Amino acid sequence: MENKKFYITTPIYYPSAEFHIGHCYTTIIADALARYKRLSGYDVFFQTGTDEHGQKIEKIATEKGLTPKEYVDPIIENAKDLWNKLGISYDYFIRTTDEDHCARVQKIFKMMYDKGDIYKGEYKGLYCTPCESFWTESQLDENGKCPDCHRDVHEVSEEAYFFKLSKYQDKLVKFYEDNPKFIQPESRKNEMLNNFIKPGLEDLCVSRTSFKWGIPVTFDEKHVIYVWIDALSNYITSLGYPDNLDDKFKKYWPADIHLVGKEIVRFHTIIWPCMLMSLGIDLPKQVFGHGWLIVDGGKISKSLGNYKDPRDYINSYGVDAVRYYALREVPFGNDGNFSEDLLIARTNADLVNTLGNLVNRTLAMSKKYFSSVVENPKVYESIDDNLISYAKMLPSLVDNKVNSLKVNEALEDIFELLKRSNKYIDDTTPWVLAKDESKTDRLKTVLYNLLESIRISTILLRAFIPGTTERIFNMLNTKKIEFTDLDFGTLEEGITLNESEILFNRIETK
Ligand code: ME8
Repeated sequence: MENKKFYITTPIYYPSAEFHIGHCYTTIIADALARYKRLSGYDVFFQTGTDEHGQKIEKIATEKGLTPKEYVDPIIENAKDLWNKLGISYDYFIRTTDEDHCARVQKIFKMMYDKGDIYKGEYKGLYCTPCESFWTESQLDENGKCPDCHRDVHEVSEEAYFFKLSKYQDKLVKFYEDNPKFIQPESRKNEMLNNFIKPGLEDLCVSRTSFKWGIPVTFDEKHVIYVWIDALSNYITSLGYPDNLDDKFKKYWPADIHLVGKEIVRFHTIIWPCMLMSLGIDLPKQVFGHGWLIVDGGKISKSLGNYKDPRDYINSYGVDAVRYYALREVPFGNDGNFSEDLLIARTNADLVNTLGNLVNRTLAMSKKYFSSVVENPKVYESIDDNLISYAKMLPSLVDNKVNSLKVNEALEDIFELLKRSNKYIDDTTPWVLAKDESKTDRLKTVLYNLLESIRISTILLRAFIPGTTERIFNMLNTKKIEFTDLDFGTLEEGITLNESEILFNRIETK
């Protein structure tokens, strides 16, 4: 039987500047998946955090006359506040400056060294400081610049430790073959194989002597551990590895999903698996590389400064409008546009017109015709079939979509039920039924069917827009709010609905 645990991670973000909507995008998706799995009965461990070492942060801090720690601390406080405002339900927030993380990374480094997988050599390479990435000549862009950010790279030569990636090349290819779902979406796997693995894996430089802001190599103190070994290890040091293997590590490792942006799939599907093979522990089940949020055709970037504080959007439109937008707008895996206009259009079309309207119309009719008391005399007509059969099918539809990380499609499916419900009101014309006393039971049934569609959609929306769903449940005054209550017809008869309140206000545009 499948172990009912679920370990999901976001990347640990660089606190080199304040977080932007791109970081929110990954984190909101991870949160939605974590919540969904919790609601499905899994024991979930959801981790996020910050990646604090490296030359870039050292440089920015020095320029500001601060120590790196003094520089990052307020940014991290701010990030936690942002996650709090976005309703991010992380179980653990790791900082790579945490003492236990540092000590564990040192042990990991030593274990790999003792095994002969890390050796001392001479590093000559092309380095991109903003990206903290080394590149070979052949990887540079057509102008001889960094293939990620297209800025200058410079040549570096120094004594350094190397990790024998090359030793694991064949094992890695075999692992990909044996685990076809390891890299998602599929296209990213081919990119890894063709661009990086087939040309031959080069050993990886894993220490630096040219800067100080990092975890020292215990047996050679002038070296600090180069960021990717430090950063990737976060996924296991937080679980106690290698100090304590019997508790969280045993329970949650291997990770079920590392959710990452497409630009760091390479690190998660090449370096990370090879490190784990060197340590002799299981590999994660899946790395999902999602696309970017794009502004005016370009990447949102701290360095370019083309973004607002995400809290501005939350303050203007509400947290669930932001969450919904992030989850709904971008076809998962692809790039998607981010703009305030699109956010507004999405909110008005789906949350105001479809969801808010349906809830308010239904509750208003129930109040007007039956003093908000819920009854189901089961006077069905064939027009009900289209609504009820879809509502019955919806939970498994959504489950399949969420489990294949097609969150935007899952939301589309849920909103299809809400749209059908709005249409059902227009087709059954409750205001006409209300005029005919012999149709009272039919009218009660129509309203019951609508309330059930609302309740079922709301249960399924819990992971995505949790605050709103809580408000709807309060209005419905129902206790049937769990995934185990998804059967159509579960809503308690005899309950009295609460006063309806406006869920979302229409956002006026110029
Ligand atoms: O890469 N659209 O940190 P980072 C979508 N510390 N997602 C975006 C985005 C955008 N425009 N911009 C950023 C690092 N992201 C390393 C990771 S993990 C062991 C170490 C998200 O601060 C996306 O998830 O540059 C991307 O992978 C991540 O932020 C990069 O964050």
